[in-house]
Amino acid sequence: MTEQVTGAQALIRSLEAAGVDTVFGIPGGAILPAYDPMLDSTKVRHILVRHEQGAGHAAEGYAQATGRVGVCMATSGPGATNLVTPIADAHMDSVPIVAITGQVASSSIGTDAFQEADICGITMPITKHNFLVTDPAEIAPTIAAAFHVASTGRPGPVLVDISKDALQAATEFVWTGTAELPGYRPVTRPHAKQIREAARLLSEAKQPVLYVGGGVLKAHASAELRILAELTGAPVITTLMALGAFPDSHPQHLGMPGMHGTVAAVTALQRADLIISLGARFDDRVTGKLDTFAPNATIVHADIDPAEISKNRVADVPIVGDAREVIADLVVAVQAEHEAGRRGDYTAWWEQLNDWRDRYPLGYDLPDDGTLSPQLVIERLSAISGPDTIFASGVGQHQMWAAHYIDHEKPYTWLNSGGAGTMGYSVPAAMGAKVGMPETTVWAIDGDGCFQMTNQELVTCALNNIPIKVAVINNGSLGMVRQWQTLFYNQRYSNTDLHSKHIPDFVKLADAMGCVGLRCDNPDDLDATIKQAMEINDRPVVVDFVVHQDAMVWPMVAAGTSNDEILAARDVRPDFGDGEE
Ligand SMILES: Cc1ncc(C[n+]2csc(CCOP(=O)(O)OP(=O)(O)O)c2C)c(N)n1
Repeated sequence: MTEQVTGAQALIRSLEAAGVDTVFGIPGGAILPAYDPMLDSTKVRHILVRHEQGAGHAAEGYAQATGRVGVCMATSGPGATNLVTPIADAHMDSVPIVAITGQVASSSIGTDAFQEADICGITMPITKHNFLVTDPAEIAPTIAAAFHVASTGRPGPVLVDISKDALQAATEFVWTGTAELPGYRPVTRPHAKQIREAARLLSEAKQPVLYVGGGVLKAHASAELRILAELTGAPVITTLMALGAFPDSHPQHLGMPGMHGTVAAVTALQRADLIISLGARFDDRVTGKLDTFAPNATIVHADIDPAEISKNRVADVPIVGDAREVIADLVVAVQAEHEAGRRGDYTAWWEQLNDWRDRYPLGYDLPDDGTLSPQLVIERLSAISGPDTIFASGVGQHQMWAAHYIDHEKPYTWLNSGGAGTMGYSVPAAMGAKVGMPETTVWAIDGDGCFQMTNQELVTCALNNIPIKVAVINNGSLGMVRQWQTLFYNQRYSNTDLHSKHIPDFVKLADAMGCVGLRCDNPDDLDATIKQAMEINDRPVVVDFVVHQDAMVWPMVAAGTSNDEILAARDVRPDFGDGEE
């Protein structure tokens, strides 16, 4: 089908043809031609955000909650550069988004024209791929390619920068829906020999661990993972990016590894003789001091991105492939091992693991002055709002408490900024998630610091009928940084006091933005306040939970140290029974 259109019309038709139902963005001079036909589209809903960073994180939240590609749009220059943080965030966490930016007219590119920025140059290292389009005939095929690249293989952000003259010029609209990309053929089928080797190692291992990363969620492999886990009987740990991929309540789940992981998960990796890494990347927050990480483990590393394999830790058995296919093939190979009479015996390992779990469970002390405990707030939010609720977290202590004290039972209900640790992610990400999953309760769990970075998107939510709920865990400070100052800088609190228990007044701020504002500072009112917030569904609601300032995140492995140095709580080095404590 061909049709005479402008480049701008071709862009909107292409988005429609790619199945896009929502675009988050802000117009401006260079992208303005695209906003005209946007008005006529009955398929694409444009949500006018208040800051382009919000558009980018909303596209991420939409993508992480739905599994579909999220889309954001901005004008040239500062509009485009405001997208840089969410694009970098999406790159770190492998989130499929397409960012569309207007560029100055092609004849002006390179002249320092008004609102010119080389956004392709700027985002080169933080996109999976980017395109500069100056020919209107290239708009439709480029959009098709962008969605293909963003959503296949290891997902990630793709930027399409379109010059204003290309948007204005006449062209023929041709949509083939396919992308001709020589050289881009992600390998999804794992190598059978490597899979057999991994299965053999599982039979021989005495102390194996299934180390599960966000790639398992990206590959929609949670069901397969559960089959593999139950077939092998091996313990499972899920990284911050993988929470929900395996139910927290499952008896084989040891929790989260890493700097603030559980003692059992961190120590299981340290003492493992076999680590099967599935869609994880041996991130420094997981490994701690790399050369002391899991010293006795044979490493099977499965990832769709060959560049991840042996990047940080050399893999003994590298497997390139889609996590779902890898796990499904592993199930068959392990079954064959069992049928041949070879089956790993992990009884002694489980005795050890259960002992660590029993002696060092996650836990916290309630403040002795009767003030509200942040951990308790999060625990109650999870219990009252239920396992289908989507939680989008900010970055800081509240993020780690949310990782610990929300019951993560289902995939795609936990959204956060893992790799980049971007403060300001949660409110716009929650907005995007709610747009993609309108029937689902969506809570943003935010710190008072993070909230002050992007809360203006609550105006967007109020005006566009996007009734998210926001829990501000208000400890009056940049809590995570303050925790490090407490532990490593002699309690010299340089520039971490936000005074946000006084200014701003979050209840009034919520009200001013068209939301309902509530406050809770007393444990006795906690459940009633959460229930009140749960009943408000016609507007966004913000709850200012005023919590104790000195609560800390435990366990902790101090940055740069070995995971063997994990502290279960302040000054509590676990007794591993090896005489090292
Ligand atoms: C954009 C950005 N700036 C700075 C940081 C460094 N940082 C990490 S956590 C944190 C404090 C977050 O404070 P708050 O939102 O109040 O959360 P809390 O730790 O108190 O729960 C800061 C400043 C960051 N991660 N992101």
